[in-house]
Amino acid sequence: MTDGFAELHVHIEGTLEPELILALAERNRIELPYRDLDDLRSRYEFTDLQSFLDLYYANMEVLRTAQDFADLARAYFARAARAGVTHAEFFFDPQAHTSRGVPLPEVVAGLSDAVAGAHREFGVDAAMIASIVRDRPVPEAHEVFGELLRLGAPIIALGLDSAEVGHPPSLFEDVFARARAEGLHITAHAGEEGPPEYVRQALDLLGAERIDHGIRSLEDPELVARLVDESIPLTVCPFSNVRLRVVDTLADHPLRRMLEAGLSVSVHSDDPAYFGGYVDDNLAGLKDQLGLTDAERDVLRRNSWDAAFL
Ligand code: ES4
Ligand code: ZN
Repeated sequence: MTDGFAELHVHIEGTLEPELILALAERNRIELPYRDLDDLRSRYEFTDLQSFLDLYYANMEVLRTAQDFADLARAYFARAARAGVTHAEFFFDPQAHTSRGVPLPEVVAGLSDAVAGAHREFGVDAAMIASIVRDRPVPEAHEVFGELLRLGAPIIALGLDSAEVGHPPSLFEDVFARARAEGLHITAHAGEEGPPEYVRQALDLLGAERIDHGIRSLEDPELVARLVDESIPLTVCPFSNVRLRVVDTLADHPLRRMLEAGLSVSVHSDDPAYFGGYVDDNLAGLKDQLGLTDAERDVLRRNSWDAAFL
């Protein structure tokens, strides 16, 4: 089925809506440092990637059990279906949970349980991408990857995310080589806040088949030519770029320039609970602010399917 959109760049922990944060805090008897929903909502103002990551990791404190992860994923699939998403390859951050004492089997069991029912319950075909948290120690990435293999976690790919600048892809060459040897697909966040050089490293050193964000590639015409030539998909997240101040406003977003350059771009939601909306909201914003036409929207839709791993 290739109508609908393939959502390829969404972090499941970034779909944790404020209401669910409060509900899970109550269920798990966790004291949050917020007075109420409005107080929590007032924190959703970011100056850069790190300021967002601080809140994103703090809010994950409420995710403790397999049931919590399953509830999170099911809530996402329900919302994604309403956005017109019929296929979702979503990231999860194993180290964000193991590093605070949540056993990896709880995470994997909850998410994979939700994935198993996603088609029947929501009409969304779902698949999981484990993502390496690049600002944590390299040996930890190897440990967690080994544990995913031992658990037989149903992952289709390995990704790379979190704080980009100062944590280049080159650090993770060996763990991505292991993932390729296991037959996994490879994707990496690169060129979000980091330089074009990180995009090159993701391709050359990690074997990335697609690039998450990649918008700073535009600063390097030779790199753009290569990405066009090799048809490397870029999963672009306009609301994210605005909220994290990678671009000033949606009206200034380089999405159309990227399309015109011949890049294979598709539009995704990244952390929709934090950045103002899901894929449908991003597309509505682009229509409104950038004059995205129906024909352009259809190109983005088709690109999303061409870029899908499954
Ligand atoms: C992320 Cl917007 C973004 N960038 C990098 N890593 C992330 N993890 C979750 N959201
Ligand atoms: Zn992302």
